[in-house]
Amino acid sequence: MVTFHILSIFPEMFVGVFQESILKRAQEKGLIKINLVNIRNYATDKHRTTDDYPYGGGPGMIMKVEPIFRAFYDITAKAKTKPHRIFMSPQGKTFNQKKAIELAEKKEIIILCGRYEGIDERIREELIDEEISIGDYVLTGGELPAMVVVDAVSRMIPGVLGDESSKEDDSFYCGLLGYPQYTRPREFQGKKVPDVLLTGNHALIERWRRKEALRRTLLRRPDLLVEADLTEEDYKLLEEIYNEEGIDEEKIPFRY
Ligand code: 4HQ
Repeated sequence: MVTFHILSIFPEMFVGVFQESILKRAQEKGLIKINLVNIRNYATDKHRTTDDYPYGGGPGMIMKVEPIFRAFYDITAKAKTKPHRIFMSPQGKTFNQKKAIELAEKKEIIILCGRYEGIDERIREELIDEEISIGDYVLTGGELPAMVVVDAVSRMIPGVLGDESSKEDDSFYCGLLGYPQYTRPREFQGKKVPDVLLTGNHALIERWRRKEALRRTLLRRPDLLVEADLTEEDYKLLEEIYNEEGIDEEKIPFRY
């Protein structure tokens, strides 16, 4: 069970996203809890201000420190364990599957979503354990990134995915991209499903899938092969792929 406390000035943005499909089911089963916290509720002035002008001048607005401090204090006081505190920001380390698996072990996670030009630096210094980015592009707020993190973390919690869907076959699970998949019909507009998948020979099918996962990764994301844990059999499969694709092994610019 992981509890996500999400701090935002637009908590309504999350409602639809978390009310469908697997995340909805995960909440019903008590495997995750999502606590949407409106930062504005912790502003005390009569206009319930959450932003202000930057000291030193310049464009845009900055999220004020006091409402966010009060919100964190309130959540932390009610929490059974010390929450892990994340700020969504392009200045953070890029999110990946390893981080999703790591966060799925936490009991409580606070995710702070920023808006405007940024946050008062004292929020970073005093309240944040780690900054996470979802990629090198600029968004209008941390809400979409927070949804991405909650989704990826939740599906790594045991019981969230059905027994049928296996995490082992995910892209990135073993550091490789996924293999090609097919369903009925056997032939569509002259394009046939590979014969091997119809043989019922599971050893042969497993070998084919592993090889095609290696091929995809080599052709599309060769950088991933450097980190993937490959077996002797994998190197043999890669050998076959080099020959089939006409790749000169000597010219491969990395070691794995
Ligand atoms: N932000 N990954 C929030 C991002 C971002 C990202 C820009 C964060 C705007 C206010 N967050 N500020 N990329 O683009 O996490």
